Amino acid sequence: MTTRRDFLKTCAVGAAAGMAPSLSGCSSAADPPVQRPITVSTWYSGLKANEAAWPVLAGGGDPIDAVLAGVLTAEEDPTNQYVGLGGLPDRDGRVTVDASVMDGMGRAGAVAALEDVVHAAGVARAVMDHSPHVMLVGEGARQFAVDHGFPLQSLLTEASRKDWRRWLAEDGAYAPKPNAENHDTIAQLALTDDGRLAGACTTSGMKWKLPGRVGDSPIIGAALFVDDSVGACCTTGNGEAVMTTCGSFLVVELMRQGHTPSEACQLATERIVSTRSDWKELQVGFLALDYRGRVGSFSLVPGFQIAVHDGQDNQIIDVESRL
Ligand code: SD4
Repeated sequence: MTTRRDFLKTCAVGAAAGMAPSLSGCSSAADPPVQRPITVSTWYSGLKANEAAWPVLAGGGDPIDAVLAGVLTAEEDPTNQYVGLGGLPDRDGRVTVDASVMDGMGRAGAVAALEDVVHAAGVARAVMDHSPHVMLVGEGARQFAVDHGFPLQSLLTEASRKDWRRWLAEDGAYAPKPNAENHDTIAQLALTDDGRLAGACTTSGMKWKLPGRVGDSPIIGAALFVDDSVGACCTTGNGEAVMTTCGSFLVVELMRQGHTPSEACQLATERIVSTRSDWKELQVGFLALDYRGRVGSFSLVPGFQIAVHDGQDNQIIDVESRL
C-alpha cells in the first residue's frame, strides 16, 4: 500500500528527474500536462471500479461510460453494504439509493430515494440523457427506471436484513447514527487523454436513516462537481456536512482560483471543521482531480482511502486527515 508520504516522495523524485508528478501538492501551475488518462475512486472498492473503467479510458471512450462501468462493480456487489445491491436499509428496513453523474460540460443527472434498482448511477445517466431534468426522486425515479429498461429487484440481502434486525433489537432510540465508520459510498472521477472529465457517485446512504432522508451523493455541487476547464471533485462520508458546505463545488472553485487539488480538498475540510463542532465524530473524504490529471485528497479523520489508476499502477493510497 502506498501512503501519501510515499506519493509526495515520488513527486519529489519525479520533479528532480524532470518527470511529471502524478499527485498534486507537489507541482506548480506552470507544470505541463501531467497524467492523462487517469481514473480515481473512493475507498478500497475503488480498485475494482478503476479496473473496470480503464479499458474505456484506454480506448479513448466517453469518460461517463468509464465511471459508470466502474461504479457498477460496487452497485452489483452484494457484499458492499453501502452501495446498491446489499445496501443497508433505512430505519424501517427499506433500501433506498442515491446517485449522480456529471460531465465536464455541465451536463448532469441524479436520482434520490430510488428503490429496487441496482444500477442507480445508470438511471442517473438516463435522467441526464433522456429527460429535460437533472434529478428524479422516489417513485417517479423508479418508474423512469422501468420505462428505460432497468430491471427491478429487491436490494435487501439476507445479510443486510440481519444487521438491520440486530440494530432494531439493540437500539430503541430509532435514530440514524452519523458516525465515522459509516462510509463506503463509491464515487469515481475519470479524465480522458484529450481532457474530458466525468464523475459518478452512488450509495445506499446513511444506514438506518430516517425514511425520506437524502444525502449529498445525488446533489450536484455537494458530492459531485465536474468542470472540464478546471477539474472535478467527489466526496464520501457524512452527507449533511458536505451539503451544508457545497463541498465538491467549493473544491472545484478553489482549484479555479489556483489551488492544487490537495490544497482545495484541505481547505474544504477546514470549512467543515469551522461549521461543525462535532467534526471529530464525523468522516468526510474529498477526492479531486484537475484537468491535467493531478490528484488530491483530504479527510476529516483517519481511515479514508482512495484508489488511483494511472495506466501504470492501480493502487490504494491512505489519505491524510485533519485529525
Ligand atoms: C450520504 N455521503 O448519504 C453518503 C454516505 C457515504 O460513505 O458517503 N458514505 O451521506
